Amino acid sequence: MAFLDVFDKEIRDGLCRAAELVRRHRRVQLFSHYDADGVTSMAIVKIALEREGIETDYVNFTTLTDTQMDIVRDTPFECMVMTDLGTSYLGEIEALGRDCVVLDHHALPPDVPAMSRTVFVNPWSVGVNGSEHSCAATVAFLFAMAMDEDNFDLCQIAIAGMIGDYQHRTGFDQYNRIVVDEAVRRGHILKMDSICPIGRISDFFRMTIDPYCKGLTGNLEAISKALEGFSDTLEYGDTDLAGKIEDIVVGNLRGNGVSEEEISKVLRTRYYLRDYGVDAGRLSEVLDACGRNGKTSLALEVIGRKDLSPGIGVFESFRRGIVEQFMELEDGGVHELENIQYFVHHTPASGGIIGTSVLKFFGCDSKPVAAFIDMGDRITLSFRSNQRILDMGVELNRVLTAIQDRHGASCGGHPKASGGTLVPGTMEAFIEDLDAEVGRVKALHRPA
Ligand SMILES: [Mn+2]
Repeated sequence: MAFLDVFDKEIRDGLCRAAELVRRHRRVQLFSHYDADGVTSMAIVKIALEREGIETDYVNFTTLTDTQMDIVRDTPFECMVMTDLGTSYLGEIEALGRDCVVLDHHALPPDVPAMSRTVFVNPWSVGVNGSEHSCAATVAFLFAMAMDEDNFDLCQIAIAGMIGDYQHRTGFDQYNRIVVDEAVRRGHILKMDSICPIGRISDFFRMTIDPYCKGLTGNLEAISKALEGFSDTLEYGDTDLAGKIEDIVVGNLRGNGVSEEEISKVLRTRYYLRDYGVDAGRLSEVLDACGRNGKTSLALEVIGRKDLSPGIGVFESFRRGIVEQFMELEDGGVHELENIQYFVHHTPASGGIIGTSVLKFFGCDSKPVAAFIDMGDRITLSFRSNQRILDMGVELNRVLTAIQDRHGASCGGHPKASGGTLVPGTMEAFIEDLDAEVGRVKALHRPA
């Protein structure tokens, strides 16, 4: 029985047509997203093609809009494979008149156009939830298997993509689970329950932001005190030491007032990659940092050499910047109002990440967190909440759009994660209004 046999027929057929299509070409252009899932899905396709002597070139985008489509249109290659992108541009891609393969997991448009030169493979089209149970790296891995069953070792790259898209959070299921279970069965991946990845324990505490251990993360003195008498290396299979580290983390989180529900989510299964000698979560973080910092070539070097060293510097400095901001917030940097909490930070693009962790790990999970950053000509805002706050009737995007006009702001997003841009000098009034509006919505929602 072939590995792909257990997958939906429509997906299998698509993958086989995709493999046939690319085999007609000597050179293939790759386009992908710039995060962990984008980089891993692209790397899997790249390796699978190169193993068959097909040359590739690649470009990574932060997003796919008309601007990036112009670049796609200008590529001289007759064949292209798009990973982690493309679902929203199928009509335009088909209109290029080239041989295209789109391997994606983003939500389908209301009408998927008829296509003759584009092969489109997306788990949503067979009812598999692409946000939770199959990321682009999963689809790319299945494509590699359609090319050649000997590509199974690439499952180790795929799992780094799944973790990068947080699809491990609720436990792997459906397509992801089929891939991971088989990878464990064949010995490519070793599973172990542990909060700390296999490797240096002090490295984990220096850099952990999920969970963020207030008073411990990044604090070298506190770390060496907490780890007194321990070996600094967690080996695969040492469940005794893993349990002791778990006790330290859980004790820290309870001491900081973190909810038991949140604590239960930080207890996790670790996946150790045999060929790489590292934890899949750490590989994912390193690739993500390289990709987001425009260093895809380093990410590909990490993957190709099966060694983190080329990318570890980028990851460490990126992460250190975030950890330093958290540490600043520990000393009274988070301001709590009646209905919201807020802080002002200074690294672009990190507000959402920090806001989410503040909500989980700083002891107050009942008030949404607003993160502001002063960019000079404008102020950007990331606004984050959780299910508990949503259950109080507070939808962040609606709250923001309700008050934006009064401040000349421009906001949007989703119920639990939204954001916007403010005019300089309006932050104080905006915060006051935001706090009042969240209070108003909560009062309306409360049963009389
Ligand atoms: Mn993705």
